[in-house]
Amino acid sequence: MSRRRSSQYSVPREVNDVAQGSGNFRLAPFPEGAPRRFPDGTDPGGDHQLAPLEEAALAHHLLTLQTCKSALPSDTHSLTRCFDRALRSLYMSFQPIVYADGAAFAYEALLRPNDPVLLNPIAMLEAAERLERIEQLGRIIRLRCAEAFASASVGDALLFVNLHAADLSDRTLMSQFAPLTQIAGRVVLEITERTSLDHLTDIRDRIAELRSLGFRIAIDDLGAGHSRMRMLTPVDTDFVKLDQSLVRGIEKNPATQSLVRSIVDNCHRHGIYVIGEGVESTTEADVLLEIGCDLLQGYLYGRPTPSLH
Ligand code: G
Ligand code: MN
Repeated sequence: MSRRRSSQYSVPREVNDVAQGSGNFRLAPFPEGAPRRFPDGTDPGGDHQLAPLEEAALAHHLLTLQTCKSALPSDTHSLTRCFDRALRSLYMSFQPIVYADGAAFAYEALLRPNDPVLLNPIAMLEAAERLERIEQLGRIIRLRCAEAFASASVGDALLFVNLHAADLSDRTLMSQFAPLTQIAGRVVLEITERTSLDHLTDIRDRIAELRSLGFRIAIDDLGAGHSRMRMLTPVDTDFVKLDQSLVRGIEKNPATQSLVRSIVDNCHRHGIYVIGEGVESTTEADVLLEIGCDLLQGYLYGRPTPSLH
């Protein structure tokens, strides 16, 4: 991976499948240390094992993804009680995003409810949406992230924080006094491609405001909805995260390889770093790196763990 600086890049206007970003990228150089290839099958070092409770919770999370909708209490009173309880017990897990050699470039903060009814992040977010309390949840998540990062010794590593579309309408996100804003220069805000941002007509202004506070931006889950691929990024973006569906078994799928290659080429032309998400095997990692993917994330390199290290 070559080290790229923002000033080298401007957005060619003729590219119409990448939205008309300003091209004013403000990527800091990556932390020192030339990336080395991740040695096949070897552990990149560090404690990447899950605590037993966390592992069980994650397995449960995956199992219940399909059914969580029907598992939520239907009456508002019960749902409110569950949500209040879940808010008090939720915690954040952190998963490394690594260079080709397995060294941590950043950590993604992942919401982990610890509640007998709201079992997984999807259920928690759905409850928050139904109760119109997404903003409250987002504020707690961002506070927890800021607290965890303040007490962690992670060197130059950055922190990736997921945003819900509704968070972009929350003025506290933009507040210069908000806890996360205090470390904005170390934070990348992830905006998912899964949900529509169409209703946010002033999203570019919001993003510009976040950038002016020092945050960097990532488009999450790119490729989750292929129909929207032509809008590769509707906002100024520093990172693009390939959806797991593009990564899973990529070595067996030439069509996905060429799609990912064109995404990577496009992103690199615009100074955008590409992160492969959900990497579980060394073969997936090898193909992604050969294609030019800059950074990797997935169980192969580390499961989410409650401690940030
Ligand atoms: O939408 P987003 O990309 O933020 O979601 C990340 C989710 O993917 C987390 O819940 C995390 O636990 C999960 N995840 C991370 N790495 C892997 C992986 O290698 N395989 C699978 N199946 N899931 C993963
Ligand atoms: Mn994410």
